[in-house]
Amino acid sequence: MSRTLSASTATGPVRLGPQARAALRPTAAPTVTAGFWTDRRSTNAGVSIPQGPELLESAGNLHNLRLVAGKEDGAFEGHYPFVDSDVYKWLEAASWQLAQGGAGSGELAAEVERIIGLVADAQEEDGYLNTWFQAGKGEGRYSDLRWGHELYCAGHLIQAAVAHHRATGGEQLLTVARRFADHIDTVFGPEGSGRPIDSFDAHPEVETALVELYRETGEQRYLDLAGYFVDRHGHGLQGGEPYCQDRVPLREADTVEGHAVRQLYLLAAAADLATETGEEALATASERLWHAMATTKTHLTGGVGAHHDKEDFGDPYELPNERAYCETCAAIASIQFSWRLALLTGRARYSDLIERTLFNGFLAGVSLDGETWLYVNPLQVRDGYVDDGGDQSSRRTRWFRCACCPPNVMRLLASLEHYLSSTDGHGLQLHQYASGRFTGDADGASAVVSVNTEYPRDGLIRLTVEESPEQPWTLSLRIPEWCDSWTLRHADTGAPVAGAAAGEGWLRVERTWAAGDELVLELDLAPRLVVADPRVDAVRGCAAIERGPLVYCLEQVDHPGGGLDDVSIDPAVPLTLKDRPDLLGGVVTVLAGGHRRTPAPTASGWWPYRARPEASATSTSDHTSEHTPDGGTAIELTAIPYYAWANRSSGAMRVWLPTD
Ligand code: FUB
Ligand code: ZN
Repeated sequence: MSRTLSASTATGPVRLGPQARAALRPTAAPTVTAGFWTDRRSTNAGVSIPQGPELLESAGNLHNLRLVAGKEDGAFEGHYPFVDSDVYKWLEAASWQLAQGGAGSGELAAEVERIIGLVADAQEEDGYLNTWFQAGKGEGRYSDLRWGHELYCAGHLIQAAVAHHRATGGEQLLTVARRFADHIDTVFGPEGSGRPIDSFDAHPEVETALVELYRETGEQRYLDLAGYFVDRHGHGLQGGEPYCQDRVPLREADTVEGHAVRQLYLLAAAADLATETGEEALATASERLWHAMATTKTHLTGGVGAHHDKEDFGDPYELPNERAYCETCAAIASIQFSWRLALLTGRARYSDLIERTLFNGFLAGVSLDGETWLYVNPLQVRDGYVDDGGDQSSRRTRWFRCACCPPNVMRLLASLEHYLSSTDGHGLQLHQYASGRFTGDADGASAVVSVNTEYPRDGLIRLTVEESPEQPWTLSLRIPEWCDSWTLRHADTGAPVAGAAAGEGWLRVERTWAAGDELVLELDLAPRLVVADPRVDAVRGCAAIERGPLVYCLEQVDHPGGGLDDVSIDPAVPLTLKDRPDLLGGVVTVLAGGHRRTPAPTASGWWPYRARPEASATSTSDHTSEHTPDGGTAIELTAIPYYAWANRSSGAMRVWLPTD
């Protein structure tokens, strides 16, 4: 049930305002100290983020800022009107990183200050800031709200400024962002308001950012402006196009549609607004649309956006493999939307999807060394794949012409601890399992729990109460949707914890805790085969391997002697595990039985289609032949976690495997 919680002071992307009606709120100062995510975050902090300024320099983003500030000559560089957003996303990532402190933060802080200076210098007197239009590209300010991305860029600027302010207390970027927000507030507004433009940016982003600016500053105007923009979608102001999130008003929509990132940033804002205003209709619509997405338009990896064309969601159950788009930014947007719904409703399912997306569709977007990226995240790369070298290639790239994804990954990894825990005012909820220290609010006192775990390498999660008030409070542990078997025991005696109540994805233990209490949650990580709803035609007759939250895939390099197009899996052969500390930064591989099929001959020998053999079969023996493997060689399949693919030689990859 929603209720008013005291305003949060979390140093993360989402804080709740004083009037927010939410089941949960982010915890203050969670930390992640060791384990899986620490390794990935160290690479983000030590490699990816430090490379940002150099990459932004060579791509021309920083030049553009100097150009419009009159500090450098030349022409605008870059292909898109939203190149400024790459700078802002990097600033946001670097700010969250500064909040962690640690080695190198002095140099990083200096780089951040330098780049904030460039941004401030580029701003117009009236607060406007977009180097594309300032440099004379396009037809002028707000002339192209369908594609101009001015408010999209403003949104990323605002989010960076809020991050910088929360992380460092620094005011300079926040001042720049507020000046731009104030300018926007004078230009956009409902008919009759006296403001010249009654419309919205067809790429949402400013909406959720404005809600956060309201939360940071307490200025009601920003919340109202966010609400205005959300409400103007769906009335034909942008041609009624799904691409522009304009076909139908959000409150009336029954599925997610159009450009996936645009849709999900808009929905993140809707969930934010529902949280701040308490509006039931918006909350209901947000949950309804999330449900439509999760049940019919989400790949096994948590990736969304089936179409390369228009980066679009596609139809229900239209979830292709080799042509899956699954933009890394869309995975991030899905996580952002889900987290806001998790806070609003307290339902575990939103964090289930966050977990799946984090470990798979999101994490595959960055290489293990933090240097190269995937923009699209297909579930299959075929034998003979030809790389066109473009942004939507299935090979990792150092940077993109449209570089939206890399700094988006950086900012999520740098703020990841924010998405792991929450408080409901009567304890602590652990949504994701990572080693660290998490603090809940127990009726005004601190309830602190440390977590030690190698998850998802193994399923043991050790929980130690570090601080506890004398009165009872509730520790809530999410039991993932994929987990059929788990135990919760006292660490010292091994006895099951009495009074643990499981339901709706949460395992809740309410009791009087004492510092030093230790529990062990064990999630069964036995590998499993999964199949899809039969309506997902692309994978009918196939199975995929999962272990815990990890989706697995085959890579060509582990299967010499042929490609992967002819490989199938034998579900009768039990899956086994092999720990490979030497491989891909240390992974547990899953071994399976399979076949490399010999393609069935066709009458002509050249045409790849033939009459379905059993169509003319009449005898029982003919019928059973349908179920026997179609020859070929028995082989052992080695599956690796999907997040680690494309880190060795190029070659085929597949998640879904035909069953014999
Ligand atoms: O339009 C800005 C960004 O570029 C979008 O969010 C991505 O999908 C890519 O199209
Ligand atoms: Zn992107």
